[in-house]
Amino acid sequence: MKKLIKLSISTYLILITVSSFAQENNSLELWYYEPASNWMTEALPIGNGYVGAMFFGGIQEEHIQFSEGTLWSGGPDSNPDYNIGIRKNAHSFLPEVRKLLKEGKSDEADRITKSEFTGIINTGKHYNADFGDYGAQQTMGDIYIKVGHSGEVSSYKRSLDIGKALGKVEYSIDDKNYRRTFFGNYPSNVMVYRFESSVKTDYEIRFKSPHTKIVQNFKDGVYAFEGKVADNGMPFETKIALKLSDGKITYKDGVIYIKDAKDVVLLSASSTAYTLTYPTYKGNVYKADNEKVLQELASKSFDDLKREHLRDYSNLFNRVSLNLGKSTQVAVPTNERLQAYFNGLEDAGLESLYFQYARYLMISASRPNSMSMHLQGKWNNSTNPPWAADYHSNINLEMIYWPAELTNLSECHVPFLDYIESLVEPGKLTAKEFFNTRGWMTNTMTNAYGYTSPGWGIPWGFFPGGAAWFSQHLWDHYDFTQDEEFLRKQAYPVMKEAAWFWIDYLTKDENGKLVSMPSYSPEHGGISKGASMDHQIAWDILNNCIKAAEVLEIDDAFTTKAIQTRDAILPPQIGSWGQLQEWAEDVDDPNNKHRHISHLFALHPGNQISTTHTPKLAEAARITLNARGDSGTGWSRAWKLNFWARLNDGNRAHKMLRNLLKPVSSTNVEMSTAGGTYANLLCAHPPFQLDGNMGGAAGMVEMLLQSQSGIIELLPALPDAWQNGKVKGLKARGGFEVDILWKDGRVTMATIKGKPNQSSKLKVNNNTIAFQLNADGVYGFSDRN
Ligand code: FUC
Repeated sequence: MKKLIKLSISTYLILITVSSFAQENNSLELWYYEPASNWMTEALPIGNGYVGAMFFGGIQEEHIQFSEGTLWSGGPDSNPDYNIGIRKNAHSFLPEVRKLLKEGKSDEADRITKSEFTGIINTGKHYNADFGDYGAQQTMGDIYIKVGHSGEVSSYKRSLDIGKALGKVEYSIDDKNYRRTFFGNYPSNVMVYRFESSVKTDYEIRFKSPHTKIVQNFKDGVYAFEGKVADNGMPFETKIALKLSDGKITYKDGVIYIKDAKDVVLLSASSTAYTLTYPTYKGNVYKADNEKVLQELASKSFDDLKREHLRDYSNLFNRVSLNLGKSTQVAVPTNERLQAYFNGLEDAGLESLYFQYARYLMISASRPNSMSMHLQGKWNNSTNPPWAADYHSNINLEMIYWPAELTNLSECHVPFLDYIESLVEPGKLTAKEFFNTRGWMTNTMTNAYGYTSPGWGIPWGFFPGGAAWFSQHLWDHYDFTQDEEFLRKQAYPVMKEAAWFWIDYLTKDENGKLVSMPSYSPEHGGISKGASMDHQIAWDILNNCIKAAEVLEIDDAFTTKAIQTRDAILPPQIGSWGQLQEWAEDVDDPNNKHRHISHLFALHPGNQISTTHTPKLAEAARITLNARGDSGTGWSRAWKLNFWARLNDGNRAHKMLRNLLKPVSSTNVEMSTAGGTYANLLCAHPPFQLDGNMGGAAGMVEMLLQSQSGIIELLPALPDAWQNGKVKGLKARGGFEVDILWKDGRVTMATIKGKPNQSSKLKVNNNTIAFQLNADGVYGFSDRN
């Protein structure tokens, strides 16, 4: 009894202290002295979940480019023969390929695989993008707003406040002041752009779209553009409603003229005919959607919309705060700040800004009922973007969603989880035709139309692990939220079908171990009798299915088979130079620096390898990582950050964070070592890919909190640079929410919240202790030494 009282008093104190530090935040602003001149590297991203927009902040003319996640070229309406890439009966060649591999005739096996197992796309000039009927995510268009003023500009500032999700442009001309405020409002599904001035000002507004125009008009203060994507005819509509407190509007030939206005608000609503349903992927009543949005907006003022937005945004964003130490650099524009940091200046504030930016980007681009984020989140200014701005399964899309659960944004995970579910039906056909297995699969590249076949080139396109890796996210969503209904209804059925594929695809090697054959390690090396990543992913999905079945109290033929299969898979192998083998064959080159380190999946995001349970394998992973080096494309650097955190090497992880924040300006596709960060803090592969931003933030969490072992570990990879700090609101598996306060590298206080009386284990300051939450669902730790 005595102890309990003591605990609850200290819990109370901890709650007060930990929550008061939560409020103090380093500045959460990106800002610049100049307008953006480049979309990819300088323009600033805003979004309302559905729409991603970039603003430039030009003085004479504002430019706002935007894209809606469902607008895609390609698919069934671009080609009547489109069939999710399927090559009928490809599996009839499988026995021969396997036989050749067993006989050591890998060149011949490779040749047949390359000719018989490639997916099919149809390309040609009439398609919008290089990827033909596979399609590509599409920009919707650009709004240009000319401002009628002249003179010398002073006090210019272009900024993005990620604490409030507000973009701003401010400047003066003589004694006249101008201010623009931009934001995406999710509850009302609208983008809001306001132009204010201290004197009456004229504007000229025009919308430009690269797509075919169906109708363009202006009625009752609302501009409408109905268009369609040329190759598949996918219709869409974008409307811009104008709200003026003063001034006069006229319209002529696609241009809106505003005269003498001090306050102009543009409300932009967009929708397409796309639906996420196989096989037609269409039928959304896009015009009715917009009509409804605009009707509801009629009674709302700018202030109402801003209030609604702030309430919605802060509900998600404010769940987590991070303070890694003071920053002296808040008064330096972000581009210069990034450069100074790269030159060696310590700037913990920039690091926490980068972390929160990932959360900002996720809240802005991924909300329930919106399309899943793609390689560029929701920001795409092209009809032919790099890699189609699609859904890559061999690292990119998973990485893009890594921070969702860790940083307390479970709701933002939902669009991806729904997308995964939508792939099951087409993915089953693909598994049957290519490999004659049960279950579903998807390969390296996946689009908005169920393309689940191998890519149209091998080796890069051959990656049967996509479905199982995607499905890890379904299990994680349950594991972090403890939403059993989600597990039963949505997650488990999809996970189980992903597991069936592997149960059927794996074959026995000469020692009776199950291997993936034929296989290719993602985008690296030749044909193999067992790519390690496949084995680790198969292990992961089977293991997660087994855990899920325990939760759901299912014990049937499938679970028995899952256990047998998991335990017979060839485990990770250590090779001749102490490395973790990328393939069943011990052929790794110690001088190889390839960006994909797929065979470390078991270390992260898997949990088959750990420093505590499998120290020898962890050491082999360390040897491999050292050999691969600390450079790479943007996402490759971010993944290495996560790996080092899992190896409990905080300083090396921190070095990778610094490497990820290397200033980059190149926008060309570069595949080796050119990765880093643009002036707008978006990740440079190059070109821009959102994965590095998200992987970087996830890795920062892995440095502060890990829970994949079933134990909540506080500060598992703390670098020297972060000896004092505070974090509030991170999530741990088991549905826990964790606050940590630390000093001189030791946890001084921590609070864990969850379900009343829930218990688990905590690793803190080198001790592992069992704990139980009290009746209010709270446990407080304080370091008494
Ligand atoms: C994979 C990677 C590339 C790039 C592309 C989008 O193919 O190997 O580096 O990130 O995805």
